[in-house]
This record gives sequence, C-alpha cells and structure tokens, in this order.
Amino acid sequence: MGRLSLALLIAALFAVPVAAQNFIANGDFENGLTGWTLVSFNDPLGTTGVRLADVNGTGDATQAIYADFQTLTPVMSAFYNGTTFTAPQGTYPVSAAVSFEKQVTTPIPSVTANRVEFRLYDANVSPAVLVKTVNQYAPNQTGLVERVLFQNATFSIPATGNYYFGLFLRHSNLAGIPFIAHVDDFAFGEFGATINSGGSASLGNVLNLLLFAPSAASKPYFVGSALGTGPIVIGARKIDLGLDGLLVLSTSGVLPAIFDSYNGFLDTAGKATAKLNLPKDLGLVGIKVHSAFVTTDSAAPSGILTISNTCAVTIQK
Ligand SMILES: [Ca+2]
Ligand SMILES: [Ca+2]
Repeated sequence: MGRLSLALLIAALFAVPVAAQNFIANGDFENGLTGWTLVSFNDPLGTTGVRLADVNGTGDATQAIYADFQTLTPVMSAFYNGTTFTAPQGTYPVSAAVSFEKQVTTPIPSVTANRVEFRLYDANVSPAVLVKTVNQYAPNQTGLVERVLFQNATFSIPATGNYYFGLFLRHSNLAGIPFIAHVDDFAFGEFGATINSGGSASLGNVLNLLLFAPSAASKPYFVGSALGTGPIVIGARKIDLGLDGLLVLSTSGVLPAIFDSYNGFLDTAGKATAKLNLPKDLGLVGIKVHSAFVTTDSAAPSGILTISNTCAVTIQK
C-alpha cells in the first residue's frame, strides 16, 4: 500500500466517527464563493460576491458574502444557494453575522427595512421546497455601519434527509440610499449550539462571545479559547479547538478578569455571553483566537450535551 492510499485510509477511518458540527459548507466565506451559487441579482448598477469586511465589528476584516446595492428604486436583491447537506431530524440553532454598510454619510432618513432572509429548503424533492424563512432586519443603528449578530432562530429538520440554505440579501428602497449588505460566519449546528463573536478585539477592549444552545437551556456551559482549531475528539464527536496553552489557561479559571464568565449557566432561552477582556499587551496583536463552548449533562455521551461551532477573531492594536 502506497503512502498516499494509507493516508487516505487513515483519514477515512478518522472521518467516520467524527461528525461535523456545522452543516453549512464554507459558512465563513474564507474560500470565496465555493459552495455558494448565485441564483439571482437584479441591481444593474450593483455588484455581488465575496469581499473583506468587518461584519461582526471585532476590528478584523475577513471574507464575507455581500451585495452592493446602488439602484435605489425599486427593491433590489441578491439570492444565493448553499451546498446541500444531510441532516438528521431535529431542531438546530442558526447564527450569522450581518451588516449593512451605508454608502453615503447622510443620516438614515427613515426605517430602512433592509434585511437578510435565511431560507431552509428541503432537497429531497425536485424542485426543492421551502421549509422556513427567518428574517434579520437592519437594526437601524446610527453611523455608517449597522451590525447585528443573528442568533435567535432555530430551524427544524422535519425528517432525516437532504437540505440546503438560501441567503437572500434584500435592499429596501424606503431609505433611498445605497447599502452594502454582508453575511459572515454562518453556522447551523448539528449538536445544537452556536457561538458568535462581537464587540471589539482591540487591546483594552471586551470581545463578547455570544452563546446559543436552545436545547441546553439552564444547563452548565464551558467556553474555551485556543490558538488553533485542533480538533479535540470527544467520543464520536469533536470540538474544533487546539489543545494548547491558551486553551488550558482559558479553561482553568485562574484568570477570571481576562476570561470572564467562561463558565456558568445558560439562561432559560439557552443563551449566555462570555467576555474576553483583552489586556493592553502589544505582544497579543495579530494573534488569532478561536473560541467554542460545550454544555454538560451527566446523562449525555461523555457528559457533553452540545458542542458549538468555533468562531475566530484576530486581536487588533
Ligand atoms: Ca469570514
Ligand atoms: Ca471581524
């Protein structure tokens, strides 16, 4: 057996028991539009694709899917389909970072009604059937960029089978001003938990880690931050964190002023916010921090009820 085939065999053995946590292929768009198909875009003056943007407001720009709307009337939209995935019947949380970037400096004159629609399709039939749509509206914040972390929704897979998500970026003509809509860090968690980061990853500031595990409401949670994505295998599952010094430090509880609320209990809606208080240490600039969390239940396999996706930010000056 040649070296390559042996490597493939080992990879196959490893891949079988270790399931993925995120059904969304390339949901962080770091591989461009791989896995995403443009269905329609009707703005003759606009552009759409992938660009660098700080969608979650952490200070670092990463690749995000976008639509730059320059036609002000009528309503314009970009519609993409993601990759089909196989999911077991169940209810899973969804999360993403969404932003709407104003292309003029004048104040927003009215409610913009810009929105992103997350659409789940059943691909077991042809043509595929829309199962559910959840809207994330622009938050109508002042300033040039309106940001929101979308994490309040769950989608139910009605029967084990094949599904995909559509992303519909919609520009309203109400405000009469051009916008760029972005979506990044799109996660749909197989094990019922999602994490997203927001706030500022700059020295001396607080990076918020928003935890969401509706199936683990009121259960204990434990957040870890690491320098890499591992993964670490937990029974038949995995968590995408590296077993490194930062993970040991962040989970040890010895620096609660820095790793603030890294463990506790989710609220009755299955939510909590952990905080990474970044010290004013220039040596931290440029470090990429990956974070994920688990919830626990003594009756669950390995005592772990849910394992989240992993979110990453790069520490800024
Ligand atoms: Ca990204
Ligand atoms: Ca960012």
